Amino acid sequence: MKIDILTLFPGLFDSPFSESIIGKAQQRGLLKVQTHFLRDWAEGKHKITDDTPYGGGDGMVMKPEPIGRALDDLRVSSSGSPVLLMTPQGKQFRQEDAERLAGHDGLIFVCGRYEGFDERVRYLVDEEFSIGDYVLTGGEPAAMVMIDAIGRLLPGVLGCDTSAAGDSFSDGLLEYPQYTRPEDFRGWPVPDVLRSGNHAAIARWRRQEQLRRTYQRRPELLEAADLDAEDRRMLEFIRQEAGEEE
Ligand code: JQB
Repeated sequence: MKIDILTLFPGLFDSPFSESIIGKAQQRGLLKVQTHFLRDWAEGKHKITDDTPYGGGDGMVMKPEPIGRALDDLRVSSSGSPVLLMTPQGKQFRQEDAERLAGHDGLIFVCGRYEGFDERVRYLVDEEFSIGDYVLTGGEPAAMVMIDAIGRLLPGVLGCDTSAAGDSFSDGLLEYPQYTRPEDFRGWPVPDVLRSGNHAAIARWRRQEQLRRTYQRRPELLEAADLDAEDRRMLEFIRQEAGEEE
């Protein structure tokens, strides 16, 4: 996959993408990330990319022309890649978006700064994404988050093919608790069942803990989760257990 990033701060991406698994994926040729300096498409001696808002108000807004010219060029050099705008007004980025976007040969990320974009920038892009309901100083950290989530889904990027399949959200539930050595850490033991060698009992316990955690922490996920009769029976038990404590 080829990823193009349009930004006023290309240097921000250097260390995240050289140190991480995404960096290794680049070395192995599975992924190519290329940053593009938006000021290269700005005009005049000062190469200005922002301006004051019509109608007044505080702060500055990204001008549309430099972004327009940059995307005219990038749509040629990376033809077929959808253009994604990072913005707090975008639709919330989810695992299902990561899975869908991982199927493209290329993606073009547009990162802004200041107080956002001239409204007409939206007419130039294919999709608008936000990573969550908080305000960042710019789109760069959001693009890094999306590229990390998408990159790890590309074939061969993770060590083992099955590691992405067992993730939180891959079946709509939170993950089960994990333990490693030591057997006792500060008086907190590893659950006996995990040391029993009984693989059927371990699988049952893990599923029950997945359901319990999701019920306790993210109950809204249970509505969309794909549950069989055994899951529903366990969930009924978990609900009763919780009800009896009140
Ligand atoms: C400028 C951004 C995010 C891009 C995502 C997320 O947009 C603004 N509006 C008001 C004040 C400040 C800004 C800053 N800003 C470009 C830009 C914020 C993305 C952003 C984002 N994706 N939070 N913030 N989840």
